[in-house]
Amino acid sequence: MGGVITDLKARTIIDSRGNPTVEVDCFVDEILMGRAAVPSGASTGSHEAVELRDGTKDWMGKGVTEAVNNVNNEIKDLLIGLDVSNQEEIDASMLTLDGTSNKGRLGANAILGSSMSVIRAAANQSKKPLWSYISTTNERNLPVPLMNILNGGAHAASNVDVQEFMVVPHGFDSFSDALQAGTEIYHSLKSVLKDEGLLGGDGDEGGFAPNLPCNEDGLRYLMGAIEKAGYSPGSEISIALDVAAQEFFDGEKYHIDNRVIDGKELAALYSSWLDNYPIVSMEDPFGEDDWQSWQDFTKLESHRVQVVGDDLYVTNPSRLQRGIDEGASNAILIKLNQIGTVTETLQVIEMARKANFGIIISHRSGETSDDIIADISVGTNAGQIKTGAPARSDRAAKYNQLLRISEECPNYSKLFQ
Ligand code: 2PG
Ligand code: MG
Repeated sequence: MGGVITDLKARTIIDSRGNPTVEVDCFVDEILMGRAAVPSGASTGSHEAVELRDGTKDWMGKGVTEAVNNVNNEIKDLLIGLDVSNQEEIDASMLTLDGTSNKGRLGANAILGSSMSVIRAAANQSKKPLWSYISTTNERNLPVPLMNILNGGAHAASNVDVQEFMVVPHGFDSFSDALQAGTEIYHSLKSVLKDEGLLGGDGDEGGFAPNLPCNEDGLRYLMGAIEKAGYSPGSEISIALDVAAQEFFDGEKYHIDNRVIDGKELAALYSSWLDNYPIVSMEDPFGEDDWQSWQDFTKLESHRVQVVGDDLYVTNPSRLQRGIDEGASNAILIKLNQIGTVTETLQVIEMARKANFGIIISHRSGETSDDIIADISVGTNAGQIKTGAPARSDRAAKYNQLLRISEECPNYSKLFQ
């Protein structure tokens, strides 16, 4: 059941880091039917679609006035009169209007905000929850959450190089039990760090951000927190890392733990971690264009760990195709704003699925209360979601939406079991 778009209205709002971002309202038959807000990264891959920022003195250069104006003028003029249910056509027409290969003219933030507001409006118009509206399969499982409880890298002011230490509560029968376990571990990590005088500030994704003697200590603290909360490492709870290695890669060498090492030495460090800790997933272990290291590591270790490309693929079909052809990884992180439309995001998910890749639907470090990734993770049956610590409203919004969805979709993904 369609309906005609009668208005599109964008504004500047602030995100979880206090930076401006774009929010878009989509009106169908004069009624507000869909609202969407655009997230923003800190450790962004250089191949991502362009997030348009004003660069003026306002908002320390981060203003999005131009992107907001692009929605309120050019994009609105384009979409008014179109049937809201024609998502693919609407997204394609915005790409044509933009006319660049990286969405640099109108801004990926302007285009994505519009695209997300349209799909929300279409779902509401059809009287279906979003997860069900976008679903192309009857198989629906609640995703295993990768919960980032210890933050480092570009998301924290600490000395820890690895960006994200995550707990993965896979050994449970329901999403709510898994979320509870991950949340209890978050609290036990807090008390362990507090006892040791290490409870500094929080990181951008709501996890703790202690200074540590070395990166491996992050793994030790996670193990301690899992055990202290009364859960079994490996069978119930495993560990995932987002190394975000591009952030400490100088183009030739990696600067980690106060050492300067090459891709092979870094791979050997990871292998030793895999030997000693129940790590099931490792994201961005190498730089975004260090394809050879990716290939070698995937060949060596993908039998025992999920190797995830984030900055490597930036949710881009051509980069993913190269990764599939060259065996650069066996999983992909999906971020809507890296590619910039809902349609292209869903296409990349399908492409990854056909290649038998693991699929993780992801937030950004700068978030809002928009919880679309929860619905997308269930609707596409991705199996995994990454959305930060179980704390702070910007992250909790996604977990809470998954709890609501689980009332209708009780099955929990069997991944990692
Ligand atoms: C990542 C993300 C989200 P950012 O690297 O995976 O955790 O961080 O949004 O800063 O790119
Ligand atoms: Mg990442």
